[in-house]
Amino acid sequence: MSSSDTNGELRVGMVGYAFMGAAHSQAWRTVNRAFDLPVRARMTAVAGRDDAKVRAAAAQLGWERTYTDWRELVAADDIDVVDICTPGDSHCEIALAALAAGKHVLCEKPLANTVEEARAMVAAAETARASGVRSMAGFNYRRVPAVAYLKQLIAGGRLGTVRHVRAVYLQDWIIDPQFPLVWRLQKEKSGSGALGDIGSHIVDLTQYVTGQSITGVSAVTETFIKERPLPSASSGLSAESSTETGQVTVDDAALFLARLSGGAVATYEATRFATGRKNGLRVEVNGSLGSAVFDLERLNELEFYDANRPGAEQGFTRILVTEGEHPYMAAWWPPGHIIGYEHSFTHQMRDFLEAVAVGKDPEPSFADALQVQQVLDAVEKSASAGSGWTTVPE
Ligand code: SOE
Repeated sequence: MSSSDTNGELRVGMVGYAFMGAAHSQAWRTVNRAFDLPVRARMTAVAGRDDAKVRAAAAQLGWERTYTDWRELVAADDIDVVDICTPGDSHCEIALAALAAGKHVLCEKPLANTVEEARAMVAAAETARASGVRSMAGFNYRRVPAVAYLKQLIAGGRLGTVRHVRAVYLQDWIIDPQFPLVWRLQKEKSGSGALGDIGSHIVDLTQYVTGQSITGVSAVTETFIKERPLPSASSGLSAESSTETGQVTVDDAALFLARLSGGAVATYEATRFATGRKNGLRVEVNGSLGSAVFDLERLNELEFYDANRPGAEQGFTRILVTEGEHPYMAAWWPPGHIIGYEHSFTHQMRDFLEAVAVGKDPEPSFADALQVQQVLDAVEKSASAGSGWTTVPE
């Protein structure tokens, strides 16, 4: 681990500074102001390939210094945590280097582009753990208070035996066939398309809230637009086109049926072609005693149906998840004063910092994220076999 006296600080070095880098920066800036934690995050350095751009990003996002080579950031003596916010093709290499250098690692989802890479990351994390080095994958939606509360309701038996899970993650940012071939549409950079980018979120979220893991799937995937203009410039989800074109090598949409380890059956749909849906993540869980619905577009709410209520009072109740007793909410505003997307990242950093400070393993672990990767892999295998049933390895 980095040798110098950290003075109650964990000095963070972030790699990448686009959309996810900005979201993580906002969370690192805020986390110690909102939460009382045993350790403070210091935004020590950020790395990106373009010197002028990374300097501008550091100034805007609040990082103390910059690198154009992430290897130097990882090697720096005064970095304790490496936060990986790059496209998936570099996750494995950066994580392995950071763990070997004794740095704690937070890595954006999906963990890697392939199961093999994810396995290598799990092995490296296990080795580093023996010397107190921690690692975590960034499935931020677990940290939305309504999602964490849904998990509590299910764990507390309020829904009874879970029978059905119905999960969709719907976006539409590439419906225009002229939208450029950004890295998220290139298999060698992103591993897969809607499946890994947003499907991974609903896989993790549903497994997290139900406490059940996906054991097998039957899937279809589709790439509606097979050729697109190459980008002349791009950042986050926006881009400009050049005159040349290239092949889209990932799925635009992935749909699958699944069985869960506790006996539930589930449906999943992840698409970037749901016209009008910008970031529509919705999960419904039906159990023997009740049901619940979470919708990211109304993230301060949870719909809850309690089958034990008298007949005359049946119906879904809208719970406003803004009370101090709801997960994470005591740190924010008085009841009814809502929070947003960025808070899920602040909560993620809160949980990560606390775990590192007290010497616990933060969750989701790299092993948890490997299991998600295995589900994604099974979906791809099932889809290419013509929707055949495909078992997810344990
Ligand atoms: C783009 O599809 C994206 O930004 C994902 O990469 C994020 O993980 C998701 O939270 C929102 O959509």
